[in-house]
Amino acid sequence: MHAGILKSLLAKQTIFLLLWLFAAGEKRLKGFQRFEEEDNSARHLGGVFEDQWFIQKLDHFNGADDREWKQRYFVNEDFYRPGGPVFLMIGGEGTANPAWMRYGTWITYAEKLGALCFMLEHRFYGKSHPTPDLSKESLQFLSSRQALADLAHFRTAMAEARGLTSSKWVAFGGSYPGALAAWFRLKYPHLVHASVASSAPVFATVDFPEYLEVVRSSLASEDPQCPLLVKQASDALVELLKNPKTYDNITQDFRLCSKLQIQTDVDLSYFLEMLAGNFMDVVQYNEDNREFEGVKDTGITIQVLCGMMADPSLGDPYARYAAVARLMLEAFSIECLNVNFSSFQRDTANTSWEGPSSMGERQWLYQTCSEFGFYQTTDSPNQPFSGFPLQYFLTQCAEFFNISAELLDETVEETNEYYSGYDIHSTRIVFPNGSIDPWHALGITMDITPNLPAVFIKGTAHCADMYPARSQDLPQLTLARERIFTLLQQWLKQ
Ligand SMILES: *[C@@H]1O[C@H](CO)[C@@H](O)[C@H](O)[C@H]1NC(C)=O
Ligand SMILES: *[C@@H]1O[C@H](CO)[C@@H](O)[C@H](O)[C@H]1NC(C)=O
Ligand SMILES: *[C@@H]1O[C@H](CO)[C@@H](O)[C@H](O)[C@H]1NC(C)=O
Ligand SMILES: *[C@@H]1O[C@H](CO)[C@@H](O)[C@H](O)[C@H]1NC(C)=O
Ligand SMILES: CC(=O)N[C@H]1CO[C@H](CO)[C@@H](O)[C@@H]1O
Repeated sequence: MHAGILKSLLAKQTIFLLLWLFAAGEKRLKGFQRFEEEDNSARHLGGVFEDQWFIQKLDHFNGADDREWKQRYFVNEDFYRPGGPVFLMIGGEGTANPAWMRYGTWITYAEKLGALCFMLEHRFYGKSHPTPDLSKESLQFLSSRQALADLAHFRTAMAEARGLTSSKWVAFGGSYPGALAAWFRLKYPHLVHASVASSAPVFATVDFPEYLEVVRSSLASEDPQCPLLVKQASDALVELLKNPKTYDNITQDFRLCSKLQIQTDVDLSYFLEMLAGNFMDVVQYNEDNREFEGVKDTGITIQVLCGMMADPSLGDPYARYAAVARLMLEAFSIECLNVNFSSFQRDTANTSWEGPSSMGERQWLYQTCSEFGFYQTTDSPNQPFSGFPLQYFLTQCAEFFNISAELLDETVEETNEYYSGYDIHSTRIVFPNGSIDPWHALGITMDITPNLPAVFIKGTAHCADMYPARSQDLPQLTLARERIFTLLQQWLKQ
């Protein structure tokens, strides 16, 4: 669910990202080792949670298909007290990160409540490979429904194997897995006692222009001029792009890897989306405490971007926009920006597990084309960017998966029919959301019932409640974590 630099990293700068993740992973490992030296009570050799494997059915909805595969999970028994609950962290559209087995708000809840902690990687991501490749035939087994059935079977079999059938299971997840956490409780209420569905987009929609509307208001909450300046810059860029004579300058200004070539509408949209993505990513993750995940804290916040957009010493708004793009490259140690749509096409079409798709981008694109939409388009007038309309995304579904706009409309409607969209009838699900986070536009931000409460956090971004607490957290974020804990305490007594 990433828009810009991360997407560009995934698709076009794979090598850089791999190097960077490798370095981050190495750093994390070293961090753990240091921790081991200092704290002899740590029970995990090397501080690394080993891969565990669970035998899972390929197709839960076809009793005649007996094919199986191995799904990865992690377990942490350190906090478990007999009779305590079982926590299940739901993996999402990327590699499951074992750092979560030691850090995060759910771990502090687990310590207090004596919970046993599992995390199950989502099928088709990370090391959980149900099929030999990622062809369209294989991807028919990639869906949220299959993922929920994986969770259900994991829950049932693991409870039997470990004598946890009478324990109360609580599901956790953030973002898409947040929606899965809510739907797990909704669809399998006999298996899950309660769910914490952080920043969960529970409503599927093909066109999601509200995303950029929230980006606009989040920038405006820092400085009312900020989105206006971004709009001036973006409009100026679009004007320049009409004249190929300016392409040498644009190539230099945005530090592109090779001279800009715009042959089709898609080329143009791709370029503009990537630049807008700088703002989308910074807003979505503004001040989230993600360092433990191996995500580099660049220190680039909404305040930094809006500060640059208002800084006349950087030139006109267009020049400031270019300066932001260069800053993002530097922050992630990327030499140049690859805005070549053809290389994105080539990478996304690769059906090998080891290729560029190892980061999960092809798989998530498939899920958006076949279940959710969620396209963060410029189709609203109440936002500062332009140039990536719905058609641009529909073209990709057609090109990569032969999924037409009509089919996508139908399938997204079916998704809401199946999961009930905003109209959730259940109990014991809490929906934390952040006001800065563009995804709250598809989330539950007002209590449905006292038993389906929203925790709307003013001033925080995506999944902020899930990250480890730190001293500079906003007081309302601290209160939100306490509120969720109180709810869990109450619900576990029921
Ligand atoms: C490119 O930038 C230079 C320096 O700012 C400027 O003098 C020139 O007019 C620009 N070229 C075009 C085609 O816009
Ligand atoms: C874009 O990428 C394609 C495929 O890798 C390559 O053939 C082409 O030369 C590239 N175009 C530019 C302008 O770099
Ligand atoms: C897919 O990626 C793999 C690994 O990078 C590569 O060996 C293979 O040639 C690629 N396949 C295609 C069709 O480009
Ligand atoms: C694409 O889908 C259409 C409609 O389902 C089908 O008729 C066509 O054969 C498909 N094309 C390819 C290349 O799979
Ligand atoms: C914008 C919005 O939806 N705000 C609501 C968030 O949820 C709280 C309840 O937790 C409501 O009081 C707000 O009105």
